[in-house]
Formats: sequence, C-alpha cells, structure tokens
Amino acid sequence: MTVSAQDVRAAAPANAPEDVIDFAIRLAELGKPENVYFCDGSQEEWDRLTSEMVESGMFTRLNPEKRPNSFLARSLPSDVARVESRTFICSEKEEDAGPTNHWYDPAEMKKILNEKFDGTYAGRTMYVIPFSMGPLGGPISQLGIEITDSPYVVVSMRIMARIGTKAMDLINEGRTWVPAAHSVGAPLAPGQKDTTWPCNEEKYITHFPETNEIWSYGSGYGGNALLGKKCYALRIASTMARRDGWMAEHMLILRLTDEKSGKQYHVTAAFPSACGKTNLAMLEPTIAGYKVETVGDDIAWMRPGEDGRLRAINPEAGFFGVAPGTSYKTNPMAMDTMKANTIFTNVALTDDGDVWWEGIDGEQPEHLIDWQGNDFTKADSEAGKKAAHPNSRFTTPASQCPIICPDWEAPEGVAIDAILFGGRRASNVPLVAEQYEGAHGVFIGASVASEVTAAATDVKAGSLRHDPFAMLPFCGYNMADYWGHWLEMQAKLGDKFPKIYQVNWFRKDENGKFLWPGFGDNARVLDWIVRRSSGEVEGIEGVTGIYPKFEDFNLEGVDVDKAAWDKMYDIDPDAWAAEMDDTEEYFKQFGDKVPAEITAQLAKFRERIAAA
Ligand code: SAT
Ligand code: MN
Repeated sequence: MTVSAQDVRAAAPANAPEDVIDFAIRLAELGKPENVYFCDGSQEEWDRLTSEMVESGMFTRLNPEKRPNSFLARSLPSDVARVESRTFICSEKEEDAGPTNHWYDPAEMKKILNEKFDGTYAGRTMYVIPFSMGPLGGPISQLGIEITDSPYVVVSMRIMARIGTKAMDLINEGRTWVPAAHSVGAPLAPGQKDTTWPCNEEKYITHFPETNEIWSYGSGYGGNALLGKKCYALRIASTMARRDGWMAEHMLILRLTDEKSGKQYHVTAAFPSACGKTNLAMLEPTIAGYKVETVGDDIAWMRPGEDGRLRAINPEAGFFGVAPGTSYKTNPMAMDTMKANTIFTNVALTDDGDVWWEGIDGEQPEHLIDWQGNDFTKADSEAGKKAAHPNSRFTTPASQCPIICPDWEAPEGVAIDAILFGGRRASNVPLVAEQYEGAHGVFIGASVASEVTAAATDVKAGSLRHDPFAMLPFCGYNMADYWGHWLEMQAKLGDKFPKIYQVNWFRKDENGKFLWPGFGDNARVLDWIVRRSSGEVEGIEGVTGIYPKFEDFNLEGVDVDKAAWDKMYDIDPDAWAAEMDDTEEYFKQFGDKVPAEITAQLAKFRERIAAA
C-alpha cells in the first residue's frame, strides 16, 4: 500500500497551505511511502517517535537517572560526516557555483534525483516537517518544509530548529518557504526488516540556488540530512543573502559583558568545522571582570539594522557539537547543556547506560560499547582505537545552556562589534591580529587556511587546506563573488561595519607543544579586542596585521612568558612570502572574479613582508 494524494490531504493539518500540500503530494507520488505524517513539533510527538526508534533499535535509551530523555544512535561507518565530494551546487551557470564547489547542471541533476527518489520511501513513513530558521516570525528568520523518511531527522530537527504547528502557521500566512526533500535512500521491500541506520552508499546533497530548493539523498547524518542547517542556513541562505543585501555565515555569536562598566559587546567568529566554535561560544573567562553569554555556536545570519549596524541572529535552536574533547575542563557549559533531552550519535556507551568519549572527564571505564556497537576496553585504547568516532556529536537544545544569552532569541538580533577569523595553525599565524582596513579584513577571511579535521569524510585530516571564511564547504555560490559581497556590505555600512581580527589558538613551539592555553584563556584575546575598540590600547604594526603590545595584554595568572609570546609572534618573512605565493596561486582559480581590492591587499601584504 502506498500513500495517495488523498491520503496526503487527509493527513495534512488544517493550517497547511495548498503549496505545502502540493509539495508533499509530489514527494509521496515520487517516493511511494507507506505512510505520511505531518509533524506538529509537540512533546507527545517526540515521545512517540523516540519510543518507536528505541523499539526499532535505531536509538538506545540512555539511563534516565543519568541522562533523562536522551538517546544514543550509531550510524554506519560509511555515514559519519558530511561528504563534500557528493555535495553539489546546481546553478544554471557553472561559473556561479565557482571552482571550489562541485557543480552539476540543474536539469541533469533533477533527472538523477527523480530516478533516485522514485520509490525511495517504500515501506517507510514520509514525515513533513515545517520549520523556522531563526525565532518564529522574526524579520531575519526564514521558513522551510523538510520532507524526510528518517525519524532521526525529525527528532534532531526538533532540537536544531523551531518545527511544527507555529512554523506552519507562518507559512500559511503566505511567507515564502524553502522546499527541502530528504531520503536515506533505503526503500524496504514488503516484509523486509529495517536496519538500525538505513542509508545508501551513493549520496547526493544538492542545492538549487536559483529556485531555492534542496534535495538530499543517501545519508542520514548531520549536515547531510538536517537540511535546515548547512544546506539551508548556509548554502541556500548565502545566495539569498547576496541577492537581498545580508549575510549568512559559518560563525558563532557571543555576548561579552564588561562587568565594571556594564557595556556589552557582541562578537562573531568563523572557524572551520571542529575547530572550537562551540568552545569559544561558551567560554568561561579565566580573567575577572568579564561575562560571556552564548547566542549561537555555528551559524550567524546578519543584516544591517535601522541604526546602520550589523545585527546577527542564530538561525538554529540547538547545538550539534563535536563530543570528543568536550569535558568539564574544556567546556563545562556544553557538558551542562547536554545533561538531558539530548541525542548522541556515534559516541561510546557505558555499562550503566551513559555516554563516553575520548577526552571526557574521569577515568576511562574498564568496559564500554564503542560507536560501532563492539566491546571496548583499555587495551583497545592502548592499541590506538577510539571508542567514540572523532566526529561523534551531541544534539542538544540551546535553551538548556546555562549561559545562553537572555537575548538569544531577540528577533532583530544583536549588534556586532567584532568579527574573528581563525583556524588550526601550528605555525606562522600569531595569536591575534587586527585588520589594517576593511579590505584587509576581507583578505584575512579570504586567505584562511586550516588543518583539516574529521568533520568531513572525504578530505585528509591533518593536512592544511584553504578554507576562506570557514565557508569552503558551505558557500552556495562563487567564492570570489562572495568576497565581493563582503566588500559591498562593508562599503554600505562604512565605519559601522565591525572590525575584523585573525586569531589562532593552535600555534605550537619547536617541540610540538601548544604555545597558548586556549579555552577560557581566550577571554584574554577578547579583552584586548574590546580595549582596542575603546581606544584604551595601541597596537604594533606587524606583517599580518596590528598586534598587541606584550605589556598591554592581560597575561596575569597564565603560564605565557615573554619568550613564549615572542614565539607566538615570530613572523618568519620567508614562510609568509611562501604563504602569499600559495595564496596567490589559490586565488588564480577564480580568474578575474577576484575583487581588485583583494589583489591589492596581497600586494600590500608583500610590501609589509619586504619591509620586515
Ligand atoms: O555535519 S555538520 O555540517 O552539521 C557539522 C559540521 O561539519 O560543521
Ligand atoms: Mn559548522
């Protein structure tokens, strides 16, 4: 039995508008599901779906005394992260996707998708999820409908976005919405038993920027499947933002309050996936006088406000954070956020029904079940095996974060004072440097390179790759046009556009030891940035930007002496000359799309190297 158009109509709630019903009918006719269900986002719905998933084996319920209302999912080893090689931008013209995206002709891709989606929902329920990215009804927020055959996606979306009846109400008011079709690509024959992580070896994560559509096939994991996140809030939204004069960025947002003056600053920061955005967003300052509150940990949507300043919202409602390395030592606020109502994916399970991962507090238990469901002991660790997958994740409600900013859902967003760009760099890049001018700031963003992490399956971890604005896998259009858009936004906002800083917590000495303690001590960097903005401290003109004076920088109570400081600020002209050659080479692929201001910044950079 498959679902008919009439069945879809019958299942739709009273507030579902005709165009949403049409989309659902189209997917039902294509995917041929056994059932159709429109999500209302209620607690009852969550309880029912999670119980069903426990029953089917897709979820393990964690010990309610330790981790109430929380679950563990184990994916297949082939479906543990984003797959960049299977992620496509299907713009009419190839040059609009640019050389850093995989382009596919939209009509050709639609043909493939029509074949792939034909019967893909067989034996499954097709879920229709109305969702809002950003606070419901807010002026910067956007709506969407995700259709999926994965209950894991439904319950994850309930944490990560605002889903259900209220989002449908807004769509019903006539607001525009983005259709997002998803399938794990694992139809069930009659009587066939489901697996605990259905997916397909062949994956297509596709975006149609001209028609604002998303189609995703074959994966059930994170950024491939929760289509409100990277697919919508970055790839599609970045193209919308370019058209309409705003910005969709891979950035955390935090509020820093100077407790003496009461003055509040808002900072956004772009780091590549798994480089510590969540940790910085929830930072607990080790220096007195400051308080940090979290607005978002991954994505920022920014629009000029009436006052001409850039205002940012977090379009998400939850955190999809990397578990390994997270502990009460590195990020106590994240640990407290995920005490309940959390979905864990690919972490290890303890014998008393709680979760475990490499880097969590305390002794490693004698016995664990690893992320693939196998027994795991200390001997396995000693043999170099990992109990949790390096890209294992927690999916947890932002509202549970003890330091969530009281204004985190302010519909008009918070006014941004400073923008940070960073990555993982063992050498060359100093702790913090300020832009010389706006175009230099954009150049800093454009020339970011970072050591690759485990957040994507198909790029080699550890190697250095260019990741402009931490947007390499997420920019929905030509990366050089995106730099042009930044320059345009700067020109529009003039001196109200936030100053840009380059930061690097990961520089190492000649013995491979980190020179900077990081984590809560990163507040010292924020402190310097704030004091720069108030004109309290002067900087030193350096090769890569304006540097702090050693004596101005608050190093009280931290084990960083002048020698270590000098190592962090050791600028080797030859190394930087090589880096600029490499950057120039990298820019070449964009041809004459590279804005003249950016080329001019490269020349200025070389002049500073020559003068050093
Ligand atoms: O898988 S996600 O794209 O959601 C996480 C990440 O890589 O940043
Ligand atoms: Mn991210």
